[in-house]
Amino acid sequence: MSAADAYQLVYNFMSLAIAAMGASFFFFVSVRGSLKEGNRMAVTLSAVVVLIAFYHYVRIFDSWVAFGAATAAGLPAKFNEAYRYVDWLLTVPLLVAELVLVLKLDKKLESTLIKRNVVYAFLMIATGYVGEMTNITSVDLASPRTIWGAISSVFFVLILRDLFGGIDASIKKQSKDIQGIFKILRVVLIATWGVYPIAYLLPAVAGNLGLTAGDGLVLKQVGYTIADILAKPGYGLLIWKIATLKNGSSK
Ligand code: RET
Repeated sequence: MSAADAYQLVYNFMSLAIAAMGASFFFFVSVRGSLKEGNRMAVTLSAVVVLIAFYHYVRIFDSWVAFGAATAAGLPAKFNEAYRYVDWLLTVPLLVAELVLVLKLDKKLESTLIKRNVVYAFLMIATGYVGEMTNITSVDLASPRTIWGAISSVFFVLILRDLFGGIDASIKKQSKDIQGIFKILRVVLIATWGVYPIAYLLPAVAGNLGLTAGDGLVLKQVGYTIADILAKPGYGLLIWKIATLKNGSSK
């Protein structure tokens, strides 16, 4: 892929993300009113998540445009990756809270799960950021980038363990419809959240895959962006579906 094509591919995905976040914000705000009060909070959080992401994608897009212009002019340029990490720092805890809230578990379990996973999410993103900021100079597995990525992955596994194992007993008490959609939600969660660590690794392993380092960076941006669209508006739609099912049942 030529550098110009690669640049435009990332540009187009970032632009799509702005549209997806903005449109889903209006959607979540407009549907939340038709839910019973006790089912609304999770959908409200979806709206908050996509609004935060809308703002960050506007900044991300700006940073990409500035990066492109500076590179074209031969000036030193750097895309600002911090917007993504600040966005995740705010949105991942909210996404975890949504999932727990929509289930309406018993209050004690709900509060333990939310508190513990907010801490895990914070540590996952913060340690990942340290790794992201180190230069990718080699594919050496013992590079600081890989080591920080591995530390971050430990917290990722702890979150997944809670969201899968920690609430299993409560899921079995839900209606069949809700159990079914919840299973889909978990697959979506694993499939989309799993893209982030893979995208993170791509620049470092590009060489081993027969790609250039530049291709690796482009794929990382595209990967993070697609994952964000699925993990925020996409996931929010499933949460809304669960909330509407709960609306019609007594549980
Ligand atoms: C990092 C660093 C490398 C190791 C791991 C990571 C995981 C990131 C995840 C991010 C999820 C973000 C979401 C955002 C949506 O709003 C930080 C890339 C495991 C799981 C869901």
